[in-house]
Amino acid sequence: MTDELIRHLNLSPEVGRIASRLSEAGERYRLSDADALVLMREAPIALLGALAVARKREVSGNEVYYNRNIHIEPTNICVFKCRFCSYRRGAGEPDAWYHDLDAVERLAAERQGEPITEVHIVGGVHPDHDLDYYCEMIRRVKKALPHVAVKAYTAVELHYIIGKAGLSLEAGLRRLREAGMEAIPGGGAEIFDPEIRGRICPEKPSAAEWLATHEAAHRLGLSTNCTILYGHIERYEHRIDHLRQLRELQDRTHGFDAFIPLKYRNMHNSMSAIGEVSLPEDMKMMAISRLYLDNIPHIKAYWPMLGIGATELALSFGADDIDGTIDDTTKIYSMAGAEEQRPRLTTERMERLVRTAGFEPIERDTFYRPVSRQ
Ligand code: V47
Ligand code: SF4
Repeated sequence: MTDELIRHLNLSPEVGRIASRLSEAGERYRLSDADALVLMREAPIALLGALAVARKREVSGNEVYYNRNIHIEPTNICVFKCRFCSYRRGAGEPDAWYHDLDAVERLAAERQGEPITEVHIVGGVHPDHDLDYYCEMIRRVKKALPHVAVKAYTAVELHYIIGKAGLSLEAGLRRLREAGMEAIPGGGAEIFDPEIRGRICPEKPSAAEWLATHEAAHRLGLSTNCTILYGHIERYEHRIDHLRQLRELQDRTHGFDAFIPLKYRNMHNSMSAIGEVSLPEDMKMMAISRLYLDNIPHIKAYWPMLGIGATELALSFGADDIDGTIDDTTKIYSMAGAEEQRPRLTTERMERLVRTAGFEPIERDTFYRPVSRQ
């Protein structure tokens, strides 16, 4: 960014200093927590977009990734009661669902012959199942769809089922990997600050337990993602503290592929009285994520949560991934009030969205390798 542009934006001296450091050629400037807080509080959104896209281009050039995937949500019955969750039910409650192993296998088998490359499995933490059950679920999905990568179970589910089996995290993850699990999604991180975490999801594994689960996965060479749930009762300081803990783990392991900022959606849950944050606030979060997490290659704008228009805009704020076709197979966000009530995007529509934003769409697999189709 030129000094002239920085002058036109009429920045405070502090924001001007940080913007100049970030846009200087040569050695990359790592944002401190204090810098990130100043940018969150004071930087004009146009500046954040320009800085974040410049950084995105350094990392992934003109490319923006999408994949062809489906979600399988085996159950919404959950032992936990996170206050922001619109999706969980107790066993026997209206709207509770449970697909047994045969049903999960059928859901996968229905997709035979389709060009999907990933099955994302995530659900409530069901009280009745053991590690063998989760391994068998993965084996059944792989039996039906041998060519897909199974990205399965959040750290919250993993921590619970491996703990119940009395195994170390590494030993439990090894068993799941032997069954065919190749990657771990980023859910369950929410917000790491213990006070805020205690108010929105008091029963969930702690930040240290979430991080330890991902660290163990990284030691085994499994690809994992990470998330934040923002826009509820947390302050900017809590968001930055969360990003810092992810950046520190990534410095040690380099195991995270992607970070996904998840906006709190407020319908039908016990925090519904809290409003949702604005679109500029979402874009600010996207840009700061790209700038602060200088060691995580991909920043994902998850369209079922953001909506399609905001996803296109997010590409001008540093995102380089829009996730997948999904094909109406997730309910987490539709039940929480997201615009996309039946999330489904064709690859043509995804490619158009990326091109409209000025980038080159690339179909990727779970590990960000380009997929070539003849
Ligand atoms: O951990 C639940 C979030 C997450 C609400 O790794 C809510 O590629 C907003 O992590 N408002 C699960 N968010 C989903 C998830 C995910 C999604 C897509 C891709 C990947 C990936 C991971 O959903 C939970 C929680 O943070 N969530 N309820 C809500 N009312
Ligand atoms: Fe259960 Fe996950 Fe909902 Fe929490 S967010 S209640 S762990 S399904």
